[in-house]
Amino acid sequence: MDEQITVTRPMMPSLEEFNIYLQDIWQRKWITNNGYYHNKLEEALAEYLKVPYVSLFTNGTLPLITALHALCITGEVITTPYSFVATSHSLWWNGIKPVFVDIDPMTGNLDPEKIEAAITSRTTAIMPVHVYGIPCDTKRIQEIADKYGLKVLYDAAHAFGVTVNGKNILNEGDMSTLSFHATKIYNTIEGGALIMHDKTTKKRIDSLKNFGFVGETEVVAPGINSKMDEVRAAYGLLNLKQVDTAIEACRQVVMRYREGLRQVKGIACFSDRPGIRYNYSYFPILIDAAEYGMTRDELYFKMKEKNVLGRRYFYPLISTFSTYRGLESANPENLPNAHKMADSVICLPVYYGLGDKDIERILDILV
Ligand code: T4K
Repeated sequence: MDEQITVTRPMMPSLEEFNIYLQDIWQRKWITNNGYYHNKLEEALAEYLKVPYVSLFTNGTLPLITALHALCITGEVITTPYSFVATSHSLWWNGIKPVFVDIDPMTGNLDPEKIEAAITSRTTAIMPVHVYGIPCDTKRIQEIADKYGLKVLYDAAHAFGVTVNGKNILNEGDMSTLSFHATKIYNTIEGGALIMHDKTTKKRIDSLKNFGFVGETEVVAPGINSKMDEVRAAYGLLNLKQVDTAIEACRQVVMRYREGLRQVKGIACFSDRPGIRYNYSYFPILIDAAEYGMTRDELYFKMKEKNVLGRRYFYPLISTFSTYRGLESANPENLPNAHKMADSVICLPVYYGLGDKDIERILDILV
């Protein structure tokens, strides 16, 4: 049996360099709660991402939960069913009702033209996802939000380093969140961040991720504990040095896939739009069973038999899970594009270090 190829593999810093940081942390004995490496990483990320303020978190789910709370979002929120389940779960944890709106089949993202019809007197926000790091139509979404006085919180878990006409998309909306999970293009093992535009919000978020403390004795809100520790922050600082190399490596993998699949009937890929810098951390392909001669699931299991573990991100749709399927907006008739994509997608392996031979092996299964 050939060696297993997984959908992704984490980029890790050199153990030698990491050891030097670890020795320093051991000496400092300050291992969490706004430590030296935590603060250094917040600054380094703000500079790298060209965003005003970054607040680090322990994962990519808690910044969603915290941002919804900080933005005083209540009632109903318009969101996409085509995402990882953490997107809707963050609403559930705040007692907010998700209202699912269908996606644009060209991008996989919330279709702005379908948002207005879903707005009610209880709607307070829109929560889109830049799925696979493909930018949402942020301009149109903001126009709708402004017209109805809604907040916009972007789940940008997949969109590390993505820019549109030179501007980082994390600058859009009221806030954006990132995930630094091991499976992401930039990882801190587990980790995440909230991106905000002003200092007052940054202070508020920093307090909320530390139980609501301001100073030693005052608690101003029912905060949570979601502080990134020093070990992961140090690991993150080292990984930041190589993230551009990783993005370029993934870009090359994606280019080889696109070239190899160009002539294959029944397999469609997303293409790059001008002016956008992608991070190429996912490579979803869409299978048209009639044309390809095999269903998505048949292909998925054929790959698995050959020890190539693609993933069906994002199948099943969030709206089909038991927590959400009873909602009116979860009716499949409301979400035809999302269902079609969820039923036809496979994400092929993409990571820094995926070799040419691996890519050939994967293409041989597909073509
Ligand atoms: N919003 C969106 C849009 C998201 O996609 C996510 C997370 C979030 C919010 C929440 O962010 P976090 O709270 O997770 O930071 C993974 C990740 O756990 C999850 O972070 C991610 N999205 C989601 C799309 O995928 P799984 O269950 O598919 O991962 P798993 O463990 O099966 O790993 C996939 C493959 O990666 C493995 O087959 C091998 C490789 N791998 C994985 C790990 C964990 C490694 O090589 N090493 C590792 O340490 O969920």
